Amino acid sequence: MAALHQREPLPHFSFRDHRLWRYILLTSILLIFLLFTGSLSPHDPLSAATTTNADERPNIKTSHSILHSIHARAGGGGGGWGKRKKNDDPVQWLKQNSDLEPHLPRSRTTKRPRAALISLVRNEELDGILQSMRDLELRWNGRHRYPWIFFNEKPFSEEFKAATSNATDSQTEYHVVPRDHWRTPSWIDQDRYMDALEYLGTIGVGKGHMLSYHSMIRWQSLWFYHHPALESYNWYWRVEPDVKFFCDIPYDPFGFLQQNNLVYGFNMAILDDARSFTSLWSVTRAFIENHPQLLHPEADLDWLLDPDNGGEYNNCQFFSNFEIGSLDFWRSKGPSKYAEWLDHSGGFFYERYGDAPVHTLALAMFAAKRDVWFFRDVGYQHDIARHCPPASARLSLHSSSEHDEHRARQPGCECEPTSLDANFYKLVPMESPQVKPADTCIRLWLGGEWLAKKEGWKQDVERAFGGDGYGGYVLGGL
Ligand SMILES: Nc1nc2c(ncn2[C@@H]2O[C@H](COP(=O)(O)OP(=O)(O)O)[C@@H](O)[C@H]2O)c(=O)[nH]1
Ligand SMILES: [Mg+2]
Repeated sequence: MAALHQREPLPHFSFRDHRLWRYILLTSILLIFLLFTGSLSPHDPLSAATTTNADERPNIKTSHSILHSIHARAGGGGGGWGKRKKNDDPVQWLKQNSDLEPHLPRSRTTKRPRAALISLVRNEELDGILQSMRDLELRWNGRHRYPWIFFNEKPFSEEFKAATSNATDSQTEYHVVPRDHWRTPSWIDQDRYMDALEYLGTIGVGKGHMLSYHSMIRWQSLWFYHHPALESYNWYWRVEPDVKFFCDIPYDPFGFLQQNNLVYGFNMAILDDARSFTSLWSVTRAFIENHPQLLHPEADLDWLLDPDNGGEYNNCQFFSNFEIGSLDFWRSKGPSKYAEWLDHSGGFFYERYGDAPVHTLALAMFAAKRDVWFFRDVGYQHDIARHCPPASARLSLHSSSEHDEHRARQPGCECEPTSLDANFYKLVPMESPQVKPADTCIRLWLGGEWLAKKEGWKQDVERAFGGDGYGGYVLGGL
């Protein structure tokens, strides 16, 4: 003891001195914080913009930059579902075809896409669908007058018909879903189905306990495109009650998809609650094994399969309550055979195979990635999921003279921009134990530079400090 006592009066820091530990701790926290926020990274996007050659610089400021990079990633060339010519450029199309002038059909024979706004909706949801119609008519359809086609498993009330037809200058149609498309198919074991409803309700899978919800997802996955009312149409835009459209849309998305040979457009790619479709991937894998010849030559499932989770489906989905797409695509052999296969597995009933993951997997199997378009410029909200384009993704109108410049109204947007990664796991409840992929769904879909991380950034370190683990991207996307 005496010897120890003699060694103790040492300079300022001894190993027992808690001031030393405090100093080490604070320094480490500061270092980790700097690494974690990217402040030490030489690849910080802002510093890169001042030091790199203009051609190599991430194009984060230019108007349409997000749209451009999507297109660059998707590539040109033929071989897609629609055969795009090498020099076709959808972004160029948008620039050349954007205005806020009326594009009303001059006659029934006017050459424009055979397209309709479609909505499966209940009589009780009248106020909600009127809200959606008001927004879409104001922001877009008032200038284009595409018809509205409503579907319901029950006849629409006179009140519903009167109010919705008053809400638009376009033609409206009201159709009943055929009974066979709505009722539970004969091969479903009713007891097992009832047990499943109870189970899904108990674990809190959204709306999984509702009989009608299961008929609805099956219809949206398998039947809507076979409805006779859509037989003469090639394109649809799905609209749900109570959704919001925040921005003027200065072009015709139907014409855009058709003329650029695209098959589908979305504006949110986000995670779904994996507990609602536990067998979806194994049933899908079995379909692929049994029908390899039906897959598109450039089918690309990579962005949907998680290498860190045994190559399982990562539960990313195009949030399909907003979708604009080709009816011919869904009616083609691959997608319709796949939907029938899923139907016979019973997953629309014993589980809750949503039309969103089903459509997403189908697009990855039966279309090339470049056939799908990210409508980053469309401001939209469904429940808690909200998508609002940043200035860099909003379209502006170009005019040839200064005079026009003053006259032309620029498209407006009434929302606060949301980041690219907003909404990513909003649908996943806290109690869901599912493994989240290492990158956000939209970035997995975009790929390339959108996945690049700041140097030194580590996901687990970010999480250890209370972050969600998705804050390390070089390109912010705002
Ligand atoms: N006619 C009819 N429409 C339904 C029924 N259930 C859902 N829908 C419609 O199907 C769409 C999706 O339903 P919703 O409840 O919004 O599901 P969520 O978006 O997954 O929460 C909406 O357009 C609903 O109006 C139903 O039983 N009958
Ligand atoms: Mg909804």
